[in-house]
Amino acid sequence: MAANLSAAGSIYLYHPMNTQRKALISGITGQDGSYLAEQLLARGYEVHGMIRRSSSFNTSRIDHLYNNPELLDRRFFLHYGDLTDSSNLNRLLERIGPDEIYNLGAQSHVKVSFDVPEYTAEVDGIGTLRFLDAIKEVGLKDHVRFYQASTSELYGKVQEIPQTEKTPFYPRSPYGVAKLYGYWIIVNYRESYGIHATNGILFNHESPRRGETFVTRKITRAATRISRGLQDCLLLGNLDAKRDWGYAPEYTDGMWRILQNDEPEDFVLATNITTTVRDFVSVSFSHLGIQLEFRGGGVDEVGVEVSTGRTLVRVDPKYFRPTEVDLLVGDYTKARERLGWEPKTKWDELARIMVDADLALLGSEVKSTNAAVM
Ligand code: NAP
Ligand code: F7E
Repeated sequence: MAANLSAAGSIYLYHPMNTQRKALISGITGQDGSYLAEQLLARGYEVHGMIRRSSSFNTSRIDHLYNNPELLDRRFFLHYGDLTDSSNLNRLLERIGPDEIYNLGAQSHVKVSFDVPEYTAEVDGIGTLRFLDAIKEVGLKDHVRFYQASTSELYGKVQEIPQTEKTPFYPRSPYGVAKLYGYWIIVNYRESYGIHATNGILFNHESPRRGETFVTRKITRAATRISRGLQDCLLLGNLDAKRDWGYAPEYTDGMWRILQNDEPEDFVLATNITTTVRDFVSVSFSHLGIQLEFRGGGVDEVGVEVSTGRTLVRVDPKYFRPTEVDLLVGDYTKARERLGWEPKTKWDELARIMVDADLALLGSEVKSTNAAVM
């Protein structure tokens, strides 16, 4: 293996005597990347993360690892990189010689993908191909295991309820279509070149580290701010959308289990429970002692505080998507039977965990609207 690697002089050079497993994570600064990095470090891995150059700080979710002198540049390494840059991917693979690659990097916001469709395809679709080709190029194809962050958005306009590994895909956004390319290029490189490459088809998973423009975090953040008088109202789009929401750290554990399976196969990770955005709103406010009643319908629907008559939730059509995914609910039977993976946290407990975390963050916040939140 070492003969295939040419990064002479690099401190990351792969050596056959080195038995510590090495993982490379793209998207390490994201929600999932940060949990996965912690879990792999706890399992004794040497962890390498790809980060993007940014004009503002983008490492808040991994600063606790970066600032740990026991880890930094000993078992935890960060490298500049980008999924749009093939030469960079080749170089990283040559230098690191990873045993496992987790491709979590993506333009991951579905609504934003309608505004930047070409970029989304470049990163989420062709970016996956670039990674797979780099594996071939540097001679790692018989050694490395590759995890692809596939998504329930592939099911889109669902053809079956619940959705399994065998349900046909019908994506409904440029994001979903880009990920469809990623899904199939994984299957193709697995079948063509024998690469241990797998798709985790993960349904929505959330946490206190969820980006603030995704609906669950937008809700828990607004509910806590409203409860403390820092915000007047929460503006949302489609309240009827139904999602299968699980707890992110349990899903990153599932990613690792998928790669430990000797046969490269694709797996659904989900909770098998589906809930409306409206119900997630109600439970989040209720945890703060605010009981809401929803009145009216369509764009005129409002969420009213029962005890005061105040309108705390409104619909704003600017959050609607050109095409919507109405209902997702996943069947994780294969993951349970083959990987021993099961979700533990139900969506209402997840909402309470997120509300409690957002309450704890409130100290330094000042009053504002949520106008810029997608
Ligand atoms: P996230 O919080 O949005 O994180 C995305 C990560 O990708 C960030 O680290 C981001 O870097 C990085 N990234 C963006 N563009 C990149 C590029 N051009 N090159 C390299 N890295 C880039 O997403 P997440 O929720 O953790 O999701 C992780 C992965 O799972 C994504 O691929 C997502 O599409 C997929 N997924 C997520 C869910 C879910 O419910 N969370 C479900 C199914 C699949 P910056 O920090 O610099 O922006
Ligand atoms: O929307 C509705 C919205 O943006 C969920 C990504 O991680 O999971 C995520 O994609 C639902 C949609 O997540 C607002 O229309 C209503 O029906 O939180 P979201 P998503 O689109 O499901 C999948 C599995 C991924 O792979 C993606 O990477 O909520 N909704 N009102 C709203 N959504 C947002 N963002 N903002 C609203 O105001």
